[in-house]
Amino acid sequence: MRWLSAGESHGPAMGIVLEGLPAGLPLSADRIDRELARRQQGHGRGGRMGIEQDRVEILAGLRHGLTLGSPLLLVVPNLDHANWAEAMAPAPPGDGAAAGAPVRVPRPGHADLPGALKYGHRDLRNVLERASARETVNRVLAGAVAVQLLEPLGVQTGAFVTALGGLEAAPGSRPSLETPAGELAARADASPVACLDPEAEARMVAAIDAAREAGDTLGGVVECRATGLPAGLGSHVHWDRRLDGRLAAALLSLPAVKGLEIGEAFAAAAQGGRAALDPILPMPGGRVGRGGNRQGGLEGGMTTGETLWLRLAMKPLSTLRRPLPSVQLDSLAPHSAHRERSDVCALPALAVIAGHVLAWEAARALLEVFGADSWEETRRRLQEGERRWASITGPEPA
Ligand code: EPS
Repeated sequence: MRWLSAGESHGPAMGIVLEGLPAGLPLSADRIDRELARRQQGHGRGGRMGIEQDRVEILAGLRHGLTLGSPLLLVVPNLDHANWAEAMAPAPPGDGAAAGAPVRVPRPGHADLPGALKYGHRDLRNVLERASARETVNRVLAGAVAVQLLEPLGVQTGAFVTALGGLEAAPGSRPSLETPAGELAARADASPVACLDPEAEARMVAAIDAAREAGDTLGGVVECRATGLPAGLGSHVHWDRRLDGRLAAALLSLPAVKGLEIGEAFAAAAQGGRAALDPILPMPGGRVGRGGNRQGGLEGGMTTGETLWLRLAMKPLSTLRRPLPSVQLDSLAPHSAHRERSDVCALPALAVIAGHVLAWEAARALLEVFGADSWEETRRRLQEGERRWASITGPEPA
């Protein structure tokens, strides 16, 4: 299963082609729209979210609510494009059309400068439009399809904010790893900063307001979880089949995400193995269980069957109302960096987006093990797979 995306932030639309789904999977456009709306929430967003009302147009691959097995074509129009119709027109500017002044002062932390050097763009807008975090609409499109595949199988994903601008949620507010991840996501949605600690939430909201006042931006940390995953997704046999590496690639490629920690990786780096690892224990029902989940539900690049959990570090956004020093590329004179309307903090949106990226990677890994051409056959294989414990536990068959 794979997808390719396209779309510039102020261009006509965002969209993906998604290929490899089984045929006969029920998909709902309303459900995709609900997920897109969740991504638009959160304290700290700029004026753009007042303009957009993201809604999917399903243009191929679905008939009467069921997948055909052919590629899905999903498109979300950019409503703000109406305000950029000339500056972002696909066609060459006609006589007298306003092509827009070129952006010539790169922002520290953004793709502006390396992107211009790489592609030879003199107008930095040719870089920043595609580097925009509006791209995460496409991640949610793919994730919202994956969610509809996972949910009937009892697999849920979700994420919540644990720290914002240096303010941390109280450790006691962290839900147990047994909490279904969808429940976490619903609780995070009820908070303006996707935080499950009401006391920290109030301080985080105030910090965003203060940063807005100061012309600054804020990042933070989100914890992402997937519950209900069977053991054995991903593989130890080759580096590019390891699910830890695949999740890292998918999640670290999100705009402004600079760090990822699986389970208690950084704490474990300072501990002995006896403290850091999760003992294996006999359980009733012919299975074995674990005395803890510090490894984040991943061992040897495979799911263990425990809750998969990891944390992401998001840097403060690079578009500052009080910009950092930069250079005007025409004159090479010192100049404060390019300013344009942007968000103060997009961490609550990251919680929603990361849950969708996790859903996509989980669904992809699941179909690699259990997938078939039809949804019916995929479900049958999954039920059979549940019997795998019996093949490795108990005495050797006579
Ligand atoms: C973004 C800048 C802002 C954000 C945008 C990401 O857009 P604009 O410049 O139009 O105000 O709102 O995020 C989205 C549009 C979105 O849908 O998440 C940036 O520079 O990355």
